[in-house]
Amino acid sequence: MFFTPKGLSFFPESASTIASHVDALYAFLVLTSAFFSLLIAFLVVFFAIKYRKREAPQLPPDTNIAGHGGGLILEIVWTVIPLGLSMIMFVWGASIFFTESRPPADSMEIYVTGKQWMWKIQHMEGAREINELHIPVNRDIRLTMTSEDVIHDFFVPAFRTKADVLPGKYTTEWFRPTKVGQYHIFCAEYCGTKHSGMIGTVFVMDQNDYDAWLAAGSGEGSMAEQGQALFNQLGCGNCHPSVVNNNNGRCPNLHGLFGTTVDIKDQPSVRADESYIRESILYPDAKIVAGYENIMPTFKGLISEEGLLKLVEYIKSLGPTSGTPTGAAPGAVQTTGSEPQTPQQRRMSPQAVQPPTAR
Ligand code: HEC
Ligand SMILES: [Cu+2]
Repeated sequence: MFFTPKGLSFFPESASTIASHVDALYAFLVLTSAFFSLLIAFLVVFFAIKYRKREAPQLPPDTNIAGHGGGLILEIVWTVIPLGLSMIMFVWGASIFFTESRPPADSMEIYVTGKQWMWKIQHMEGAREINELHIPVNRDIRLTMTSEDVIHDFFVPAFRTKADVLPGKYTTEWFRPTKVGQYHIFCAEYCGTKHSGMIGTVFVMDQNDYDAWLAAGSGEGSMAEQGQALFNQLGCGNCHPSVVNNNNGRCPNLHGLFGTTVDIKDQPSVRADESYIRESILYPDAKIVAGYENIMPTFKGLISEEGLLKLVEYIKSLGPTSGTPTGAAPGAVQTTGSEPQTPQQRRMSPQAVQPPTAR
């Protein structure tokens, strides 16, 4: 959009659906600021000359030092115009913000773990990479991100999007790449001595190339499969019933949990999202599911962040609407029945959940 001489570029390439919207808003901000800066600079000089100090005989005959004719209209004008302009900026900016913060329901999911000083990336199909992110073009991509140590920030300038990556929490970021190519990843939050080296590359590929890349990638099975192995290895299955339709009364059945609303003892109910599952594993005391005893041990220190993501992915894959591990997206998880059900009933209902073997 901006004219630039060859070789000199003020803007990174724009390679996502949101990029042109961000650039247009930015241009509007810059042009508005430039216009008013010039206007004010001009008026400063103009009025300095016009109202310079003069002797009484030189004053124009109609000068009325006490009065202020036309002041009201002038004040209304210079209040309403900036108000209008700033409301345009606010509404425009907010709409882009909302678009950027709401991943489309059928986005492809990828997990990112930030660490001093590298990006570790896990694909649901099992492939893993460091400081590289391979994705197909023209697909909505949703990153679920966390940090092993300090605050980082995952920034892809060509996609005009970034989000903080926080320890102890999951944050998300989404984009839809529009052009095959390679783009920079930066950490955009100062995170220690080698912060500037915490960089990487996004490879946006044709779907076919991406499929080939994925197929070459993993020998360890999908994330959900690895999560299931971890689930068994850590003994989660000794307590939590592994059969869809089973309720042993002591521990909640995790099938169909993801995306539902969970009643919590002595606290407001919560939505079972990634963060809730993570917290349930690390800090089981924080929120006790209504109707159950506080007997789950903490697994803090026993599971890495990447392991936690695999467990989350496994529990998500047990979701009611998802036949495959890739299906479950937040917000998309709804039971089809018309009557409102409690989470417990929902999880017990055989129609609402798929047997684990159907994946
Ligand atoms: C000693 C038995 C026991 C073990 C082992 C255990 N849990 Fe739990 N878990 C419970 C009980 C009881 C609850 C419900 C009370 C609570 O919220 O703490 C629960 C709650 C949960 C919840 C929240 C469920 C809901 O309906 O909202 C999740 C998620 C969970 N556990 C995952 C795991 C995972 C993953 C593991 C293995 C790393 C595990 N649990 C190991 C007993 C256990
Ligand atoms: Cu960093």
